Amino acid sequence: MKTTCPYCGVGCGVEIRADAQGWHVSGDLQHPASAGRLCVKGAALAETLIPAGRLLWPLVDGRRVSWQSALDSVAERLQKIIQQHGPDAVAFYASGQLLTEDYYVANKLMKGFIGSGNIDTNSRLCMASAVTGYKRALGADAVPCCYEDFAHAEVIVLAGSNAAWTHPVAYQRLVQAKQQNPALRVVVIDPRRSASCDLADLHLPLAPGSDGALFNGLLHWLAQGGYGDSAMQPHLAQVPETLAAAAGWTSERVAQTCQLPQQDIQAFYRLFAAHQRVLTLWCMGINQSSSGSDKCNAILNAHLFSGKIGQPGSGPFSLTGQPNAMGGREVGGLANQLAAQMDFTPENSDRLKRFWQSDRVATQPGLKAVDLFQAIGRGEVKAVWIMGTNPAVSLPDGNAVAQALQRCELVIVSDVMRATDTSAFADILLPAQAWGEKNGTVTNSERCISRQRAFIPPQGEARPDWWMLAQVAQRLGYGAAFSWQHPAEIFREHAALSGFENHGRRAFDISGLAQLSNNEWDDLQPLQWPVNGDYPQGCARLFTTPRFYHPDGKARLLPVTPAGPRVAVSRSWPLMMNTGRIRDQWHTMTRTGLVPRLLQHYSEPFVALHPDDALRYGIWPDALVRIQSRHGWMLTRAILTEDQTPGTLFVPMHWNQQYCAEGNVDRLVAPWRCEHSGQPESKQTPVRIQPWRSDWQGTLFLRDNVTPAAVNWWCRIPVADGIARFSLAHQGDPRRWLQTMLKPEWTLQQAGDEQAFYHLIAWERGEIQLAFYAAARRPVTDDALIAAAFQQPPASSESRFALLAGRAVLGEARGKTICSCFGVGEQQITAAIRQGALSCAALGQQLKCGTNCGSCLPELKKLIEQHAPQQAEAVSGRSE
Ligand SMILES: Nc1nc2c(c(=O)[nH]1)N[C@H]1C(S)=C(S)[C@@H](COP(=O)(O)OP(=O)(O)OC[C@H]3O[C@@H](n4cnc5c(=O)[nH]c(N)nc54)[C@H](O)[C@@H]3O)O[C@H]1N2
Ligand SMILES: Nc1nc2c(c(=O)[nH]1)N[C@H]1C(S)=C(S)[C@@H](COP(=O)(O)OP(=O)(O)OC[C@H]3O[C@@H](n4cnc5c(=O)[nH]c(N)nc54)[C@H](O)[C@@H]3O)O[C@H]1N2
Ligand code: SF4
Ligand SMILES: [Mo]
Repeated sequence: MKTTCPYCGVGCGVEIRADAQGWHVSGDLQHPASAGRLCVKGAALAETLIPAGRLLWPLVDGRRVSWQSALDSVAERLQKIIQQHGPDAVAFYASGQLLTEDYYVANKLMKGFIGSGNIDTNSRLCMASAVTGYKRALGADAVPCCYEDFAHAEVIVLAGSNAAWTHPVAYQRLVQAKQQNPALRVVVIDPRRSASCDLADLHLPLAPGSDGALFNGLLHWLAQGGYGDSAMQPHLAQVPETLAAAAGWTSERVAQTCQLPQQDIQAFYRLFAAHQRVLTLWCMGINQSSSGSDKCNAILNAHLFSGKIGQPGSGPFSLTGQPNAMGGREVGGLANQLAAQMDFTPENSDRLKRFWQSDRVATQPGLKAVDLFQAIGRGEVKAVWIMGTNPAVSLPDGNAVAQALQRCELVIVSDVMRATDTSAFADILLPAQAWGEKNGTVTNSERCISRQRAFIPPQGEARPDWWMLAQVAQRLGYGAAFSWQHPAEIFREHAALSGFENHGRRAFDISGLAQLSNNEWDDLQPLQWPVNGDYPQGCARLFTTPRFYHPDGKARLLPVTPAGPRVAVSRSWPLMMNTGRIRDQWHTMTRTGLVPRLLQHYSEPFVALHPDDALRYGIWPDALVRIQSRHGWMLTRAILTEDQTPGTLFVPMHWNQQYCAEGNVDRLVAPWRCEHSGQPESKQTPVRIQPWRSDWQGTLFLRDNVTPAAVNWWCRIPVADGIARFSLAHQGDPRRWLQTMLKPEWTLQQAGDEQAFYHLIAWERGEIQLAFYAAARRPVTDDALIAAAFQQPPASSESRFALLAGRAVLGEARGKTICSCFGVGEQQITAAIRQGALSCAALGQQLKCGTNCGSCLPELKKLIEQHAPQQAEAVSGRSE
C-alpha cells in the first residue's frame, strides 16, 4: 500500500507492508517528491503505530460518553454561545496536519455557515509571511518552483532553513545535485552554523533578523550592476520606487547591519548576479519575524528584477513545514482568506454564497492565531475548537495562552493523543484518527497533491476530523451542505470550487479532478497543481511565461524598509534567543516522543550557546541553566558550541510538560508579530541566562506506570517498551527524596552514602523495578546497559555490580547516538575514525551509520574533521 509521510512538507511517498512481525515502511520509488528516500522520522513511522497514549473515546467534562452525546454537547454548547454573543464569539484553530478534506469542511462550516471568519491555523506560525509575500508580489499564493529545480540550479541559497534536519529528503536531493554538478554553489544564510552548512560553499552568519537588509542590498547591487532582466521589466510594476527604497543599501551598510565581512556579502551578491539559474529556498528563519512578509518580498524582489523565476533551476521557493500546510492555503484555513485561495472581497463572498448555497458566508476576515488567543484571554471569544495542533506548547507567550485556555468557556479539542498540554484545558475531547487510519489528500511544498491512505483500523472509537465537523454541522441545522459519506465527495466539491467562475484569475485550480470517481480518487497518483483544461496532468513549474495574477498581469516589486527584531538585546536582556527544530523530533513530540530511538540523538531539552558566553555567565558544559525573558522562564541543559555566534542562544521548540518540567520555550517567546501576515517572531527573543543550582542530579529508570515524586526538574525519556528513564534535579538529600518512591516489598541494593552520591537498584522476584543514580552533577551512566537489565536481569554478581555502578565493566560505551537508524554512537564512530575510517563511506561500511536515511551525514563529516589523525587529514585533503 502506498501513502504519504505525515511529517514535513517534503511529502515523501511511503510504501507500507505487513508481515508476521508487524508493519514495515520503505520509501516509494515512484513518488516524484522522494524517489524512494525517507529520513529517520519517516523510516520510524511503523514504530509509531502503537496504541500507547491514544485518545480512544469522546470525553465530555472528563466523563466518557458516546459519540452521539459528545456531538450533541458540542453543537448545543456552540449554539448557545452563538445565540447569546453572535458567531464571532466562537472560533476554530486548525492545523497543517489535517487532510485537505478535513480542512475544507472546517473552513466551510465556520466561514460558510456559522458565518464568522474565525478559523485560523498553526500555519499562521509557519507559512503566513510567505503567503503574504507571494500574494503581494505575484498576485497569488503560488509557489513557482519544484524539487526538480535542484538538479538544474547553478546557485542555491538556503535562507533561514536548516533543511538538513527539517527537510532531510529535499536536502539529500541537494547533496545529490551537488555531487552531479560540483560547480553548483550553495550559500547558507543563518546566524548559527547549522547542520545544513555542511553543504555550504559560503555561510553568512548574519546578525539575527537582519535578512531584510541583506536582500535589499542584493537588489541594490543587481540594479547598480545592470543585472535587471530586460525581458522581465515590462511585466513588473513598482520598480522605480522599490529600487529607490533599496538604494541606500550599499554592501558597506549591509555589512554593518548584518555584522558580516563586506567581502562575504559581495561574494554572495556576485554569485547571485552572475548566474541565471538561482534558487532561493527559505523557511522559518525568514518567515517567523515581526517583518517576515517584507523579508519574503525582499527575496522575491531580487528574483523578479533579475528574471530568475519560472525557468528550470531558478526561482523563489518557500519550503512548507507541515505535510499539508499547502492544502490549508488552498482551502482557506487562514482567517484572512476565504476558500479556494479567494480573498475577502464582496464578489468572492457572493461567489461562495452561490456555490455553497448559504446566505451566511463571512464577509470579514477573522482573528489570526495570536490575536485569536488574546481575544480568548479577554473573554471576547468564548469557544474554541482546536484540531490537530497543540497551541499550549507552540504559540508564543505560552503563559498567556494557558491562562486564556483556562478561562475560556468552551474548549473543544480533537486530537489523537489523550494527554497533551492543550487537552489539559479541554471541556470536550474528541478522538481523531491518526496517520494510517485516516484517508485523504495532502499537498507538499511543490504543490504536489498526494494521498494519505488508511491501512489499519482506527484505535478505539477514533473518527476522521471531517466526519466530526460534518456531524456537528448537521446538528447546527446545516445538514444538506454537510451530507458527505466519503472523503472523495468532499475532494470533488473542493476541486469544483477551485474552478468555479475562475476564468484563469485564481492560480489554484484543480477543476480537472472534480469528476474523479471514488475509485479514481482512491488511486490518485501524485500530481502538481494546477490540474485543469490547460494542464490535465498537472504542472511542475509556474510562471514559465511572465503572466502574473495581479489584475494587470504584472508582478509587483515591493519597496522594503528593512527592520530588525521588534525588541533588541539590552543590558538586562543581553542574549538573543533563537528557537527551532532538531533532527529526530516532530513539534510537540506527540508521535516522535514515543519512539525511543528518536530520543537518542537529543534526549533532553537544551540550550546551545557559545563557549565565550558560557564563560561570561558561569555556565559549564551539561549544566542546568535558567533562561528568562520578559514573558517567562525555563530550565534546560547547556550545550557549549562554537556553532553559535557569541550573544545568541538556540533552544529547540519541542519539549513540553508531557516530557519535561519547565521545558516549554514558547513561554519565553514574545507575542510580537508581523503586521501584514500576523506571523509571530519565534526566532528572536531577548533573554538572560544563569546557572541553576540543585543539590543533586539523578538518573532514574522506572517501569512506565510509575511517575516520579515531586521534584524541581525532571525530563522523561522513553527507552524501551514499558521502561522510562528520567533525568532529575532537586534540592536536599537524594536518599530522602527516593524514599517516597520505594515499596516495602522491594529488595534494595545500594552504594554510596555521601549526600550527593547515591546509587540504588530495587528488585522484586528477580526483576529490577527501579534503578537510581544520583550525584552532584549529572551522573554518568550507560543507559543502554541499564535499560537492557530491566528486560534481562543480570545473572552474574559481576554484572549486578556493574549495574549498581551504572556502567559496563567490560566493553566500551557507545556515546551519544549519531545515527538513529542503526543506533550508532559517537564513541564508536570516533574510535573508527581514529583507526582510519576517514570518509562517510568507510564509516558506513564498518558501522552502517549514515547508510539508510543519510540525515546524520553532516554530523559524521564533522566528526571526521574533528577526530581524523593529522597525517590522514593531509591525505584526505589531497584527494579532494
Ligand atoms: N525534524 C523536524 N523537521 C521538521 C519539523 C520538525 O518539527 N522536526 N517541522 C516542520 C515544520 S512545520 C517546519 S515550519 C519546518 C521548519 O524548518 P526550518 O525553518 O528549516 O527549521 P527551524 O529550525 O525552525 O529554523 C531554521 C533555521 O532558521 C535559522 N534562523 C534563526 N533566525 C534567523 C535569522 O534571523 N535569519 C536567518 N536567515 N535564519 C535564521 C535557525 O538558526 C535555523 O537553523 O520544518 C519541518 N520539518
Ligand atoms: N518557539 C517556536 N515555536 C514554534 C515554532 C518555532 O520554530 N519556534 N514553529 C511553529 C510552527 S512552524 C509550527 S508548524 C507549529 C507546530 O506546532 P503544533 O501544531 O502545535 O505541534 P504538533 O505537535 O504538530 O501538534 C499537532 C497535534 O495534533 C495531533 N494530531 C496529529 N494528527 C492528527 C489528526 O489527524 N487529527 C487531529 N485532530 N489531531 C492530530 C497531535 O497529537 C498533536 O497534539 O509550532 C510553531 N511554534
Ligand atoms: S523528509 Fe522525512 S519527515 Fe519529511 S516527508 Fe520525507 S520522510 Fe517524512
Ligand atoms: Mo511549521
